[in-house]
Amino acid sequence: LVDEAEVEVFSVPSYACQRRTTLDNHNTVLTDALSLLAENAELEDEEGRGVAFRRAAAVLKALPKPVTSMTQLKGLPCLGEHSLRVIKDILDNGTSSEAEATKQSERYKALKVLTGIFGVGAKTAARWIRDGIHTLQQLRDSEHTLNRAQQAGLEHYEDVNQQVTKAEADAIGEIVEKAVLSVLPGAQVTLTGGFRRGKLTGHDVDFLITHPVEGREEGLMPKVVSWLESQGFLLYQKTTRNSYLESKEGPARPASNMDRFERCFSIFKLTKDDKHGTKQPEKLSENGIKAPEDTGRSLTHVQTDPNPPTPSCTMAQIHSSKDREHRSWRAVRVDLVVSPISQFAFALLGWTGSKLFERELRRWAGYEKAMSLSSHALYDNNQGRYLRATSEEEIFAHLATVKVASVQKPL
Ligand code: TTP
Ligand code: MN
Ligand code: MN
Ligand code: MN
Repeated sequence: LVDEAEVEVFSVPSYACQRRTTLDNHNTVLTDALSLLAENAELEDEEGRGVAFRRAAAVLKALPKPVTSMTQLKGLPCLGEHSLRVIKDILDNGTSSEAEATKQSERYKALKVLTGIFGVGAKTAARWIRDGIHTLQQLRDSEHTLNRAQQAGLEHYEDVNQQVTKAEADAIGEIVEKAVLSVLPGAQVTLTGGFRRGKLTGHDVDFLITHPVEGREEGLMPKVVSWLESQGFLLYQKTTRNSYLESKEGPARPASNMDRFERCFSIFKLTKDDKHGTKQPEKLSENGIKAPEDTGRSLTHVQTDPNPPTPSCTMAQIHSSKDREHRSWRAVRVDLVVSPISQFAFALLGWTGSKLFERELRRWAGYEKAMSLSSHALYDNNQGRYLRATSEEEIFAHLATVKVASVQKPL
C-alpha cells in the first residue's frame, strides 16, 4: 500500500484533551516557533491569536515523528492558515522568518521584560512602552506609580523570573502544610499546577487546600496568611475572598476562566535551609545579611503599613547578582487556593492545568457532551442538573458517559 518514498500522513484527535501528552517532542523547531508567536500574541493581548498558535503547537507536539513535508499535515486539526505558513517557512528555509523577526523586535523584548514583573500584564506593559519605557531601569527612573504587587514584583524581579525546582516546591509545601495544620488541624494541602503534572521546574508553586468536613475551610486563608506572615515567610501577599455564592452567573458558566475560590497570590521567602527541612528562617536584613538587631521593621509591618512609602523609595531595590549569591534566601511565587470539599475534585482538575488542557477539556465537554465544566462544578445541560464527583476519575467518568439522560439513574 505505502511505498517507501511515500510520506506518512499523520492523524490526531481534534481536542488537546483527547491526546496523550508526550515529553518526547519530535518537532521542537516547529513548536518553538509557534509557541513564540503564541507568546507574542498573548503579550499583545490578542488572546484568540494566542490560543490558535498554542493549539497548532500542541498538535505538532503530539506527532510520532518529525514533519518533513506539508502533505503529511493534510487533515490535521487546529492548523490554521497562519500556522501552516509558519510551518512551510521552516520546512523550506530551516527557520521561521516571522518568529525570528519577532524575537529580535524591540517591542517583543520590552513586553517580555515588563510583563516579567509580577503584577504587570499586557495592558500595563503596552501603556508603559507607549511612554517610552522598555527596560526595568527606565521604569525605575520614571515617574510611574507602581501598585503594591508591582513594587514587590520589581524588587524580586530576578528571583521571580528564575525557575522554581521541585525541591524548592517541596520545601514550600512543608511550610504551607505546617501553616495550614497549625490553624486548622485535619485540613489537607495538595500540590497542583505544573508540579502535579510531573514538571521538574515551574514559574511558581500552586497549592489547593481543603478540609474533609464541608464548611470547616471557611475563613481559612486569612489565618494561614497571618501564620505565614508572623513567621516571616511572606514577602508579598494578596488574598481574595470566595465570591462563589454571590455570583449570579451560575457556577458552571463563569463569565471568565477565573474561578471564585478564596485565593492568595503571594511571594514567599524561602531560605536555603528550608530546602532541606523545616528549619525556620533566620531574621535577615534586606540584603540577606543577618540583622544585627531587630529593627522592628518586620516584613509584616511593611505589608500592613497603612501609609506605604512612595514607590520611588522602595522600587529601586534590585540586588545585583553578586549580592544574590551571598543571600541565604530567594523569593518564590506561590498560589494558594481554598476549596470546600464538595468542589475539591473540580478545583483539583482545574488547578492542575495545563491552561490549554483545561481550555480544551471545557470546550470538548461543552460541544461534544453538552456539559459545562468549571473549577467548581459539572453541569449536565441535557439533564438540567449538577453531577457530583469526589475525584478527577469520577469527573472523567461523567464526561465519558454516553448521553442517554432518560435511562440514567439520578444521583
Ligand atoms: P499556573 O501556575 O499559571 O501554570 P502551571 O502551574 O501550569 O505552570 P508553571 O510551572 O508555569 O507555573 O496555573 C496552574 C493552573 O491553575 C492552570 O491550569 C490554570 C489554573 N488557574 C485557575 O484555574 N485560576 C486562576 O485564577 C489561575 C491564576 C490559574
Ligand atoms: Mn516518540
Ligand atoms: Mn504553576
Ligand atoms: Mn500559579
